[in-house]
This record gives sequence, C-alpha cells and structure tokens, in this order.
Amino acid sequence: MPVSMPQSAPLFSSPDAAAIVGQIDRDGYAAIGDFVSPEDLATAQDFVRREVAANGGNYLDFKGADRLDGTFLRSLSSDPAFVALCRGIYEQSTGRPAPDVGFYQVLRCLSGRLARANSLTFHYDSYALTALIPIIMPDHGTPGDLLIIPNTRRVRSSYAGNLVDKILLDNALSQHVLRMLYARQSPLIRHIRLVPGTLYLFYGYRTIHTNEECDEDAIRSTALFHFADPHAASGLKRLLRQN
Ligand SMILES: O=C(O)CCC(=O)C(=O)O
Ligand SMILES: [Fe+2]
Repeated sequence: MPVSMPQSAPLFSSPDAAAIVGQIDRDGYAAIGDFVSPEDLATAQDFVRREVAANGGNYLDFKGADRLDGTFLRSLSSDPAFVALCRGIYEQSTGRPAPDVGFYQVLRCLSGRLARANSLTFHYDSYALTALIPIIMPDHGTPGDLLIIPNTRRVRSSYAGNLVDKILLDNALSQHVLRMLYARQSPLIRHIRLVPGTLYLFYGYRTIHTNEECDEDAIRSTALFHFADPHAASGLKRLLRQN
C-alpha cells in the first residue's frame, strides 16, 4: 500500500542522489527549489520573527529540534524522504555506506548587534554533508549570501590531518586574507543568493564557507542539518573534546 505523506511534509519526492552529487561536484552546491511548502515556511518564519523579537531583536540560535515545536523543523530530521536523500548523497559521494547517525541540527537567527560577530567567519564543518534551508532572508541592506570556496580539500584519513586544516584556516591571518578577497569581490569566493524554502546541499567538511552579515534591523535565518562526522570514531578527537 502506498504511504501518503502528511500534508505539511516537504514537497520533495524520489530523490535522485546521483544527479545531486553531480551538481555538487560541478558547482560546489545543489539547490532543490520549493522544498518547503508555503504554509510550513510561513509558520517557521513567524516562529523566527517572534523569537528574535523576544530576544530584543538580537542573534540567537536553536541547537537540536526540541524547542521548535509547531514548525516543520521539529520533525524534518526524521522525515524518511529527507533522511534517504542525505544518506543517498553521502553514499554516492563517498562510495561508503552512510553511518547510522542522526543530524546535528541548528537554527540560526542572525539579527541585531551580534549579526556581524556571527558572520564572515570562514570555516570547514565537522560533518561531511551540510543541508541548509533559508527561513528568512534580509529584505533590505546586505543580502546575506552564503559564500563558498567549493571542495578545497578531501576527507582527511585522520582527525590529526583534519585538525591541521582547521588550524590553517581558523587563524587571524587566513581570516584576514579571505575577508580581503571577499571585499575585493574575488571570483574565488562564490556567492549563493539564498531563497527561503529552497534546500541547499554542499560538502561542508570539504568546502570553505561562511555567511555574509546582514543589517542590524534585518533578519537572516537559516536551518542547518549537518550529517556524518568522518572522524566520529577518532580517539584523538575524543581526547581533545573537539566538536
Ligand atoms: O547560516 C549560514 O548560511 C551558514 C552557517 C554555517 O555554515 C554553519 O553554521 O556551519
Ligand atoms: Fe558551516
């Protein structure tokens, strides 16, 4: 018997992971438009606007799904189609079975004085695949693009190798150089103009990326679902208690 999706489920169906992987390999990311239904998106936008207002118009984030009741973000991480899509992309891109793990989920709400401090920090994610859904994008001022330098490294065989990459990137000099390239509109840094309700997929572990800032009186909110830490089993990682 066919299983029908609940009405509020994302519109996505029959994922073609191979095509998406081809797109990520070519362009650095893939986008699936209208992934979230207009009703679900509107509810999530109301939620974010309320929470930012309750926080005095300032930045806040939600780690995990616990406090996202009433929005589609509460249950997306257990949506079978979404899970199958992310696992499929992982398997197609690495040639390995996807690990039996859930997502590390964060809802970021950029606004107010702290918007700047939470922007333009170029980084690698700890997780292989990053799924990003914009909820609200600024309606004036800086557009708040996602900035990427795609696939600049491979998955390191050891956590120590990963750590070296991170140290080379997470320092004042590297950040200064990258911000300068950004300010000069270097073609090295790609801008992705994010559309709310679209699903964006990229290899966060392998891609240097960050977000543009937004004006203090605007809101830029993104939902992130991080999947599969290649170094989850590392003893060194555990020892250092790194994220
Ligand atoms: O909000 C964004 O556009 C990206 C955020 C990000 O890269 C992260 O939280 O790891
Ligand atoms: Fe990231």
